[in-house]
Amino acid sequence: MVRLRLMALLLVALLVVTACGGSSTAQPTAAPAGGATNAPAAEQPTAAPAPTAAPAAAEPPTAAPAATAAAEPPTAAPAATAAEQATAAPAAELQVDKSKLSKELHFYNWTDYIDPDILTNFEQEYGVKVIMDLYDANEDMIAKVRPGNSGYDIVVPSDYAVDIMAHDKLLAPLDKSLLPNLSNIKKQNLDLYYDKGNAYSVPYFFGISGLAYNKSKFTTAPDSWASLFDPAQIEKYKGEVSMLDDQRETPGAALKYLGKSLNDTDPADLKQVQDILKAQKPFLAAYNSSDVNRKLASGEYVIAHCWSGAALQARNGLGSDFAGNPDIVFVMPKEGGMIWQDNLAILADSPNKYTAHVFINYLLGADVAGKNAEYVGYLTPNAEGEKKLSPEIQALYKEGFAPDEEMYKRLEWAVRNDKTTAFDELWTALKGE
Ligand code: SPD
Repeated sequence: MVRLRLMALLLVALLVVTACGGSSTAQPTAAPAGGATNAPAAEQPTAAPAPTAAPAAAEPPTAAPAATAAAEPPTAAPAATAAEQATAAPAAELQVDKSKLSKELHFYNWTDYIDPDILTNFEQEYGVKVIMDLYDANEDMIAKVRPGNSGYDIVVPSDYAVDIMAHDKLLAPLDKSLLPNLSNIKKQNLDLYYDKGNAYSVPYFFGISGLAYNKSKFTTAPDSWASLFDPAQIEKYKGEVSMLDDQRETPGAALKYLGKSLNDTDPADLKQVQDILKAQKPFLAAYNSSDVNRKLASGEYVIAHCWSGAALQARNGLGSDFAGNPDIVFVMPKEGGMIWQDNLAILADSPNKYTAHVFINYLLGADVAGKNAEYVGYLTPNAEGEKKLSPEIQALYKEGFAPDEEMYKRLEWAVRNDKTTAFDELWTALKGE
């Protein structure tokens, strides 16, 4: 009897060991103490998540954005290097099912941000008319689409604005199988802090924000935000100066002038920013993000807070729209400034999502991206497109219209977090004064 009991006990012990897999190291299925954030990697989608999945925007940046910017290699890389930076083998061509295309596509884009021939060519090739409206600030675009039924299919939010829009469920997850030309985009421009895995957005153009000025009007070349914020310096140019009409850019520039991060929301620092901007206001011709390129080119402005591509347009002209001015120079102030990336994204309520993917893939094509970058003067994240840029544009990049390694160290990305709504309040108060 005793022997029988012993044998039964031994049998049970053997069964228990077998059922546990005989391993004390492999315990992957148990929920760790940290909860959901430590879920096994395999359970986290790498491609576009299902609409109900928590958006990538909820994830915090993996590194401090300023450090990320500084760590990135120069963008105006020589063609050979650019080729190495492409993410994969040449893109397979998208097999477009024309029967699924809509007749029209509604594109809400920044002003002066596409070569108009591209829209004509797309219509000729696919029979889809792209109807484009324009905006000049992320916040204006978000306000327009937030209530829903805006009628737009595609928008072009900057980095932190992608984060806001994904977080607020305004964007549709992308179907990467419809975007084979995504492989033309450089790795360094993908998977950034504001949209991990590019679940909702793909890079369109990127650039930097600094000073554009007319060199014929300055005996000493400006190299500091003091040219715009020190009353003693700006007063000479009263009425011939503009700042970007942008609630992150302009307070961000003032924060840089103070030696702070452009994401700083400390109330005492923001009070100083408010005072600086208030003191600057009487000297400004305008807050201007819409035609600062034209006004610099015509000589109406002598110095302006400006996006690098708008400055390049002022220098080179823009297609048949306006002529350039060879005296326009762009400089990143020694205190540093903003780097940003604008992205193509499809609205959650777009009725034309298939056509929107086809158009985005078209814009990511090497020839189209190269032609577009040559026209708008902003920096293309498209490795294959970059190879097609003219020597003239590449020379301007080297002259300061694009960052080099040294400049990267002074650049910082704007982020969204719970405290950055402070910029809404600051801007509303300043503009209302
Ligand atoms: N004219 C097109 C300008 C696009 C600039 N977008 C950049 C916004 C960064 N804050």
